[in-house]
Amino acid sequence: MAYEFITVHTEADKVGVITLNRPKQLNALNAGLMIELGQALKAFDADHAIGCMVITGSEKAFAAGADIGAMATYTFADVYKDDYITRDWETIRSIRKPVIAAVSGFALGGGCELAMMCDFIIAADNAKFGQPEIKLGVIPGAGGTQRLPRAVGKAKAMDLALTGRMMSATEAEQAGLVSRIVPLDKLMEETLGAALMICDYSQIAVMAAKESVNRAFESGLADGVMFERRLFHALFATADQKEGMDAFVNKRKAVFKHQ
Ligand code: DAK
Repeated sequence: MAYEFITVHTEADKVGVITLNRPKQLNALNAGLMIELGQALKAFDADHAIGCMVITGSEKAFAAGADIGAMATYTFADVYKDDYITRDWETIRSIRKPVIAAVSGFALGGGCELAMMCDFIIAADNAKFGQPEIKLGVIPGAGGTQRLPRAVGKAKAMDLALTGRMMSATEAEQAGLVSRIVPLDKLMEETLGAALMICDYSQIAVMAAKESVNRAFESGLADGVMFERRLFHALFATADQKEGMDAFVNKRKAVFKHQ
């Protein structure tokens, strides 16, 4: 499929890589880009050969936010009646296989929110995160006030949302927003290494792990633990559980068939 605002390719026939591709606008997220991103994610999610997805941008910008020029003249009636860009921004939440954000440069506003919607973030050492919407007379609109405090705590989330300042990769890692920092020239190598590792595990167990971790943000502890317990029990119905445990017992490498 031909896309205008993103490029798409696969690595080792297993990892679906989506590159945001509006470099002159620092990958500002317009409606067309978000529609294409949703289409590409859904296509990879439906492809049994694909075990993991990566979303990345350019060296200078993962994404500098929603497209301000496109939003500038909208009225309340416009955005409320059309439920402004909500549908396309929510697509990523329905993706069941893991999605890794490989972030270099700016991840601001909707760019930071998009990265936070991914399952984890690997950051290049030049990455900068922030929610600068306050400078535009608005607030984050795609989960920034909700996911950021869950990731970094109230104090830092308030600091970022109220001052609009940027956070370095180091600060973001120390605060728990990103899982690891790598040198800029190693960003894709490291991210693809993680993605390929995930692809080689049981796809069923991987999807269950993602579903269970995400449940931690939607339920109380007792309900979350019960959800995890039942998924754990269910995995004993898979051939992959037999293969994984037999491989350990017999000191060989497991070969999962995703069944
Ligand atoms: N939108 C449109 N164009 C942008 C842009 C953006 N967010 N960010 C940068 N650009 C464009 C610039 O206008 C410039 O275009 P030309 O002038 O060359 O035509 C080009 O990209 C290069 O930018 P600069 O010349 O500014 O580059 P610098 O290196 O000097 O500065 C910067 C880089 C990232 C610090 C600066 O560009 C900047 O402050 N950008 C704006 C960052 C920002 O405010 N982001 C938040 C936007 S609001 C929602 C979902 C999402 C959202 C809301 C609702 N729903 C689901 C309801 C999200 C809202 C936002 O993200």
